[in-house]
Amino acid sequence: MKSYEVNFDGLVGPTHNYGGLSYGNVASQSNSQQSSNPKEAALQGLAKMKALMEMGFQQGVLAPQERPDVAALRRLGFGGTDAQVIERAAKDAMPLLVASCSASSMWVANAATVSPSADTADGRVHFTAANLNCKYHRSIEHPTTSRVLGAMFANQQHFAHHAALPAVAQFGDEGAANHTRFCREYGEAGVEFFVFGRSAFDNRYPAPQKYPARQTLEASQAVARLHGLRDEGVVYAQQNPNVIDQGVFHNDVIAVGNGEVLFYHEDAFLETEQMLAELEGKLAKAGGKFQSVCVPRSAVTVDDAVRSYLFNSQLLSRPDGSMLLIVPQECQANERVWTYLQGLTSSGGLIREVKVFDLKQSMQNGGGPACLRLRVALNETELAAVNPGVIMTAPLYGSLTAWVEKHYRDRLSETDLADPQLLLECRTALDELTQILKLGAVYPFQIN
Ligand code: SUG
Repeated sequence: MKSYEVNFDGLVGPTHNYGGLSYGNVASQSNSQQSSNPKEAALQGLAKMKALMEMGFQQGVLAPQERPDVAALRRLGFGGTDAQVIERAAKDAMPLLVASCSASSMWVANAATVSPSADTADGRVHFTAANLNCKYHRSIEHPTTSRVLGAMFANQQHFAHHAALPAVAQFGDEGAANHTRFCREYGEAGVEFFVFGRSAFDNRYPAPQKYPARQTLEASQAVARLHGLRDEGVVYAQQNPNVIDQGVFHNDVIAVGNGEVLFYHEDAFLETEQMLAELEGKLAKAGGKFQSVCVPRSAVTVDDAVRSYLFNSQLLSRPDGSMLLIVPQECQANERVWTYLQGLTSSGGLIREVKVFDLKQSMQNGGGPACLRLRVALNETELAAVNPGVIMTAPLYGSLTAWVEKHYRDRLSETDLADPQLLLECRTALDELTQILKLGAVYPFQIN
């Protein structure tokens, strides 16, 4: 049976803004307070989805969330009508209003960890929504994420959904941003690679000194247990704490894997040799031949990686077995990175082509091409069981573009977030979106 990697891209929500909310994420910190352009952000994301679809890749779309999150503000003690909740938060606690307005759910690599059916004990595709509990603005995503994923992958014969892990730092879970899967074919059993930043219960693992390590070993292990993964199908590795301290807040900022290939920076991991040997051995048992492409620090520094998002690229398999990298335009702007990429694609290796995308609106908050997509490996039967409303087609691209043009503002600054009209605009837009994507009622304002 045929199998595919389907990329579900997060549609940027109408409140996309630069809130400076993510300590440890250099772009989020340095662009704080700039005004944003939500319309442009959404159109940039849609253009990437369309381009991949036109290149012949399976492409889907994941809906944004209801923002401002009035219910979250109510839980923090702001009362009255919805408009009053927003006014009171703006007056007394602007940072909380900003957090409740974040469109951060666009970075769907953090929405969940997904294990394909070939890896799991019950032969279903498993999803665990990420608790994202390191940052308040992201910790409020998972209930809606679970409802949206449930509406997209509703067939219980093929899809199993797990609630987010306990919402404490010891089980900090950032979803697929710290998870990669290696396999020979997407439909065959593979090796799931979980990268953690620290251990919550075992102090033998070093931790970063400056910035938080968002993913814990214990969270990764819990996800592997929930998904029913076999020990032979799992490898755990620790992210180098020094690179977290240089702004590598997720492993997908310094490594990306696909098929049998891991593309990574020399400084990405601790105990790299041991990790590579384990990946090679376990993938060999699954019938695959592990290959790694290490980018030396002499060619590209960690700082280059953080600024250019070279590793936050999408590594895609083409029908002839070669691979393609989808990179943000910031890679072209960095001389060392661009020189490296020219050398890589002309060296006769597996990665033959680089395609550049303008994702500046998302990049300015630390979200590159790989952050914007959640990969779900599916066989033909499973793909047929996905809600067809969320699979990208030329007509759907047309409808979504028209929807963005109709509802989105082209400028948003912090003061605009306090405008109760913005809430109404967002709800009107999202109500229409659930009809376009055939999701049913998934948002708090549609349910309560
Ligand atoms: O969690 N930025 C996101 C970026 C997530 C990138 N995802 C992956 N690497 N997979 C984060 O730090 C910034 C929001 C703001 O500051 O307005 C933010 O949430």
